[in-house]
Amino acid sequence: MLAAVIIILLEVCHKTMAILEILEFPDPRLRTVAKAVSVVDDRVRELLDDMFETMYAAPGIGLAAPQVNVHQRIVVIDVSEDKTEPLVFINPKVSVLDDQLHEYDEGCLSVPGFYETVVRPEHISVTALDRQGKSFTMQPTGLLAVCIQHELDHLNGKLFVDLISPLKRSRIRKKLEKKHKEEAQ
Ligand code: QAP
Ligand code: CO
Repeated sequence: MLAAVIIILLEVCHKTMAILEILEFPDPRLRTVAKAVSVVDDRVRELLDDMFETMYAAPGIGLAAPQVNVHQRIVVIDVSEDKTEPLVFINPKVSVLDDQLHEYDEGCLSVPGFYETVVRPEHISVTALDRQGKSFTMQPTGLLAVCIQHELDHLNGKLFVDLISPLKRSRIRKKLEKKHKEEAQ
């Protein structure tokens, strides 16, 4: 009897995960500066689950909350080959460790179909909160370092297309605007 009540309560209270809609360039909402998370509670953890589901389904390697129209400083990343290493960065702070630079062909779920070479610092340190609200620090390099910097830019209303030539950016904007018009038909 008690077990039955508990099962009913679980069924009623349990929210299933969801695939969220991703905003696409040049949507002005992507330019919003995200606010710091004050408490890492169950609502934040629910958003994290939805963001991972959305990112894995895309498929992508990184997603920032502003891309799903949530203007809070929350990032999810998984750069592992078999998609088994989910990483959470809440209120991330990045510092550049030296002046070594690194080129990478970046893409973005908010700029679908386009990849361009971007230059960023290679060696960084990042401090953030995890999904339990616990602070951690790491010194990533390679793709993870690229991805963290790309996602941190989203929290500040910046996109990788801001780091390429104005001509390339404007071509991408026109092609995506055309696609959005066609989708609206
Ligand atoms: C950011 O981007 C990133 O164009 C994450 O049609 C990307 O997950 C950082 C994606 C590369 C560093 C290097 C892009 C999926 C996924 C597309 C992504 C697309 C489908 C992008
Ligand atoms: Co992006």
